[in-house]
Amino acid sequence: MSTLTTSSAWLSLQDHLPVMAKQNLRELFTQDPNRFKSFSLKLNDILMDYSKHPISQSTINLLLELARQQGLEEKISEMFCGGRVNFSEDRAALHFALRREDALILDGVDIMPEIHDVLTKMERFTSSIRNGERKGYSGKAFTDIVSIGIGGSNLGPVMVTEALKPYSADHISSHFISNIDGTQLSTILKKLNPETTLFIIASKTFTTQETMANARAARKWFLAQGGSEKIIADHFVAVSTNRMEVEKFGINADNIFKFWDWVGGRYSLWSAIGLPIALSIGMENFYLFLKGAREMDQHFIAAPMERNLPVILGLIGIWQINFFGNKSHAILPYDQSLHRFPAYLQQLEMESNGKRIDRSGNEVDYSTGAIVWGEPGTNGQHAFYQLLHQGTQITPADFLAPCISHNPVDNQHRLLLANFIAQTEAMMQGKKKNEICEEYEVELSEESPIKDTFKKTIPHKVFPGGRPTTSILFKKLDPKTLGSLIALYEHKVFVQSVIWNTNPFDQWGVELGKQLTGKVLDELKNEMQITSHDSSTNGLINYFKENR
Ligand code: G6Q
Repeated sequence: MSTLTTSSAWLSLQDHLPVMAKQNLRELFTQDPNRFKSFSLKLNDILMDYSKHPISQSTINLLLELARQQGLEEKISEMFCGGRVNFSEDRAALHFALRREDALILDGVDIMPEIHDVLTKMERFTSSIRNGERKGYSGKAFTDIVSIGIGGSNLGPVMVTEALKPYSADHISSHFISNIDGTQLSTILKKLNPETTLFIIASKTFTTQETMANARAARKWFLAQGGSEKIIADHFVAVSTNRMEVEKFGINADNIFKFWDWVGGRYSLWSAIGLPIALSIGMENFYLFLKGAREMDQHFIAAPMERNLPVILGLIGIWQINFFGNKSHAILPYDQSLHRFPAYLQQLEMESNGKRIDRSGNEVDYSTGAIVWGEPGTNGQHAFYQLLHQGTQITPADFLAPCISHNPVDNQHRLLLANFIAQTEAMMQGKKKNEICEEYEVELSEESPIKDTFKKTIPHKVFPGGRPTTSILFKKLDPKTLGSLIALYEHKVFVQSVIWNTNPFDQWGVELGKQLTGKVLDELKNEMQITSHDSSTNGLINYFKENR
């Protein structure tokens, strides 16, 4: 048994579980008219309502006790002071420094001037592209930015560029290529004019197989369309920590935007990895985006734990995953601009907290990260909400929506929010048999010709209710608010990792597949029958070879 699951705070929560498990969420609201007030928090324009979870004040107190026992406050300070919190790679995790203003000393050196230098370089570059001062080889202004990168070097920039479309420049289009499948690259490039296309190769390591293959293919396309090696310098820029590899690729030193080892891929959108975002929304908006995140950092550091949004969001997740055993978590943004937000959070949460070894190197005996997935509302309502309402497993969900739309078509935003609110209410309240009978009094009356058939449908019409949701409402999806929301989830992930005693900043789990790909790739180069693997793997390789 681990120290966590035998600890007094954990055991107290376990004792408390049956008390809450038998409580009906609907009744908790009836008993306490102030429940919303007691279990909701605000930071600036962001409201977080977690009252629709099976919690009481005792639950929160016990969860806070668990956080204290696991040293959460000390761990937060350690991270913000530059401690080596990425312990399996013996590194600090300083993504917050990318949006910080005051000095931060790492190994005796203030790292902030370097960060601000890169921001200044981004600012100059961004404005020269956006105002047309910097031109392509034929003297025309750039109209299209193609960013090539994958994972952490792609998901954040895509998500934010999409989310902040209302702030984007009309004369510049953003495109993203991540997949090794040539379909994405071909589809995008065939629409573009090389004279007005700028490529950003975004890769921390500059060795990632997919990114390098796509970058080489883009360079080949550029040269085949009339570009020359000499003018690659005008059309290709790189964001990387690996200057040597970038220069080998043929990118000019002036066109390299650096970042640092202490930023993990999935935490890197605040660095020059965010260059596509800055090119789309302009540097002023990018600074507001950083400001929003900074405000969440300051709140995370300073607010008391019981009023601290990331702390509470993280602890509610712990309650659901470890005590109620709910291991799937839905992210449901009621804002079409946030359509890539679930995918972004999927990486942030699953790569960070998909761990099974604790800081002492022992295998854990409790669940860690949930499976995170989702789609924007209202689309999901017509697809998978059936399972959320009436399925056998309970999936806690985060609902997110702005109060003001950037695209207020007739009364559609009101309609959207009515759906958001109604869904969370329906999940909590459910619908009982007697309520159905009352609603369908006529159909069920003695005189009704359909009475018997109707009766049979009643069990199918019952909604059990008690399905937990967190609602996050904010005023408007602007750069600052989006910055705060992303930082909220970054810190939520950190809170949970502290409870679980795991490292949220490494990702060793992606290595084995990469290694085996190299071996399989060699075997795919000829037509020989393969027998060196298990029968399934051999069978798949040989089938592919026979049919390619
Ligand atoms: C993120 C991961 C991973 C990484 C990609 C791309 O935290 O480390 O998603 O971002 O594998 O890596 P490069 O930026 O090095 O190409």
